[in-house]
Amino acid sequence: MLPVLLSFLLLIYGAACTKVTRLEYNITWVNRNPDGLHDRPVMGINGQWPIPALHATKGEQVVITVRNHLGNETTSLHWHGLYMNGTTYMDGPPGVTQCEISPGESLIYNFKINQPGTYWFHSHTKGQYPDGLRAPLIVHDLDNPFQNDFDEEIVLSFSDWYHDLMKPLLASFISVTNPTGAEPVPNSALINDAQNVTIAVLPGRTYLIRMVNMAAFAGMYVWFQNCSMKVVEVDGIYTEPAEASLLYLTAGQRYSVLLSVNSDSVTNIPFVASMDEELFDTIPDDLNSNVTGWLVVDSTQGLPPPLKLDLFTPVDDYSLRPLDGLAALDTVDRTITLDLKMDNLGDGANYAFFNDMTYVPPKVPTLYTVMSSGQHASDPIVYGSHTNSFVLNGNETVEIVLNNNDDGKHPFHLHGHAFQVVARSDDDAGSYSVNSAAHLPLVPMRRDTVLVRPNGYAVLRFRSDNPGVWLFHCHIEWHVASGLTATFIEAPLQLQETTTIPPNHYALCERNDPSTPTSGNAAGNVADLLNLQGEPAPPAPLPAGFTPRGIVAFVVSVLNGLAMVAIIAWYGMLPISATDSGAKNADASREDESQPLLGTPESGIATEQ
Ligand SMILES: *[C@@H]1O[C@H](CO)[C@@H](O)[C@H](O)[C@H]1NC(C)=O
Ligand SMILES: *[C@@H]1O[C@H](CO)[C@@H](O)[C@H](O)[C@H]1NC(C)=O
Ligand SMILES: *[C@@H]1O[C@H](CO)[C@@H](O)[C@H](O)[C@H]1NC(C)=O
Ligand SMILES: *[C@@H]1O[C@H](CO)[C@@H](O)[C@H](O)[C@H]1NC(C)=O
Ligand SMILES: *[C@@H]1O[C@H](CO)[C@@H](O)[C@H](O)[C@H]1NC(C)=O
Ligand SMILES: *[C@@H]1O[C@H](CO)[C@@H](O)[C@H](O)[C@H]1NC(C)=O
Ligand SMILES: *[C@@H]1O[C@H](CO)[C@@H](O)[C@H](O)[C@H]1NC(C)=O
Ligand SMILES: [Cu+2]
Repeated sequence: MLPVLLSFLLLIYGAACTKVTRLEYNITWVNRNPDGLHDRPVMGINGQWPIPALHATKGEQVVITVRNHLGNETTSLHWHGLYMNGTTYMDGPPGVTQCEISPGESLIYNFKINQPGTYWFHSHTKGQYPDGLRAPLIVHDLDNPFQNDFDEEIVLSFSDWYHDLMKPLLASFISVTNPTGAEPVPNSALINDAQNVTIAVLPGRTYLIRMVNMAAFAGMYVWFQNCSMKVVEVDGIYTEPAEASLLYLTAGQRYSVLLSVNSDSVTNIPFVASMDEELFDTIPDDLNSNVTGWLVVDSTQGLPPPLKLDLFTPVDDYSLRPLDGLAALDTVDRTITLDLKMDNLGDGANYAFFNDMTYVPPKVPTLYTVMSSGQHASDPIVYGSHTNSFVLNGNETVEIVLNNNDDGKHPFHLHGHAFQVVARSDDDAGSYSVNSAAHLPLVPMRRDTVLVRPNGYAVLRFRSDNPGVWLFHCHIEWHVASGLTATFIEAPLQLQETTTIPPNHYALCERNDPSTPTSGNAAGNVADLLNLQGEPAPPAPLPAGFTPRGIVAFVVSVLNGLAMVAIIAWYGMLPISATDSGAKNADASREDESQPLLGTPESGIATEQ
């Protein structure tokens, strides 16, 4: 009797202490023109865009009913940076921890937030969040160690912005017509999903400024003119205060800084977010990479244009130290080496690879394979040949060695954890070797998204103390689409014992398509878990000797040929009817011809030039 009573009391006590916030997020299309240059449909919530930040307090339970009212796209929400301890099925990525939320469907995200800091939430449906479905997520902390150091908080989001929608942009990005994998270049930069933002401040006051880069692609340099900042948080981890005059935020990263407005300030303070143009293959003449906002001390004064900055030397996040002084995890139980490269596949398009494997989502969400594969859940084979799956035991020290064998910068994000960055090279350092580890920092920086430099490496460590299925991927949304993703399956047998997937999650899959399997291996095979026949797969590899230059030459010659066909078709149609239908005919012949030609690249036209 007593234990029952006690647990009853505990239940009441627990219920009384946990604050529960219930929200409804109806996801809809709305029209907006945030850069003043182009009106376009964007994905809003409850008819609102910019989407308001979600504010919570550490310890709070959040229950959000997400309804997909888009009509023509599936969706999902991921809570970037939250550990989702015990609720891996609420993490968000379709094909990993849930099924897509189809138009007309809904899903309830219900999770407890046990960590303070600056986060964000965004769609994790392929390529979707740059259409606007993203917003800051701020977790306030009653025990904030810097509580007495500021008067007020300000939230700033930064992002790049495209005039076109992601669907058509993705189609042209992953295409034989783009064999080098040049990413679409944004049209503008935004602050708080707008430009020329003004924020009233008072002289003599100190502000905690929380910053989130929600971009699809662009890293952002950020500075407040003639002000110095004190970094106190990166990606949810409090840091020892560190002076900075300039920050660099990759897509997905966050910083909080303390900024004091001089008590004798009379002029308004411009602040700038400047897109990192080194990421872009081409820089259009009309691109303005900068967006400006102002801290307004005196609204009767003008808004001075920002002075130009000649040199970008941001604070090096590798030099930051977590306030808790957590030492480097030093007995590594498991090292996972991921060699990154970009290359073409047999469809002529450019893809991204870890260890020569490009990610393709499995038929069965990986978490559902964990739940339905018994002892086989410890065997990475059941998760498929194209998911870059790694099974981790519980409570291991895991080390990820990421070698970036590509000329571009890539910001890597791990779900479910913050990691220590125990080594990171400059550009062109080549692959990591244990000898490079001589200068392991005693107290390394911890965060959940880290920049890996061109042809360089990063070494990350974390404890596998959070059973779940967690993605590790580049946060450049183009590279997610081209397959730069790995899957960590953490303590799967423990997960089977401790986790119950809410029945409405499985029901969602079935309502989407009754033939969707929700159990078995990556191919949906329940009877023979080691047989992956029918699993989703990428295009076949290119035949040997076929290079991007060869593809360019091939495409050019095909397009030339098609132009001839078009001219002939147009000429042939001319006497009979309007040029209109002639053009249509030419278009149709382009489609008809390109398919068989591309299907047989070994036909000889396509040898290297
Ligand atoms: C912001 O101000 C700049 C400079 O005056 C202007 O070119 C731009 O169009 C403005 N942006 C918006 C969205 O009004
Ligand atoms: C969301 O949509 C549902 C109908 O699907 C409606 O009942 C509800 O009032 C809407 N909520 C908000 C906040 O707009
Ligand atoms: C979906 O609907 C939006 C808003 O009406 C539209 O702009 C967009 O082109 C549609 N997308 C597709 C893939 O049809
Ligand atoms: C203010 O900042 C600009 C640009 O960074 C710099 O050129 C200028 O010297 C600074 N002025 C003062 C008074 O510090
Ligand atoms: C953007 O800002 C940078 C740094 O101040 C400057 O070099 C560049 O010229 C600016 N671009 C435009 C279009 O103003
Ligand atoms: C990891 O350690 C924690 C705390 O000691 C324990 O509760 C948990 O069961 C362990 N996990 C595994 C998979 O052994
Ligand atoms: C998750 O919960 C387990 C058990 O309560 C705990 O040992 C672990 O530290 C937590 N992990 C994270 C990342 O919070
Ligand atoms: Cu990338």
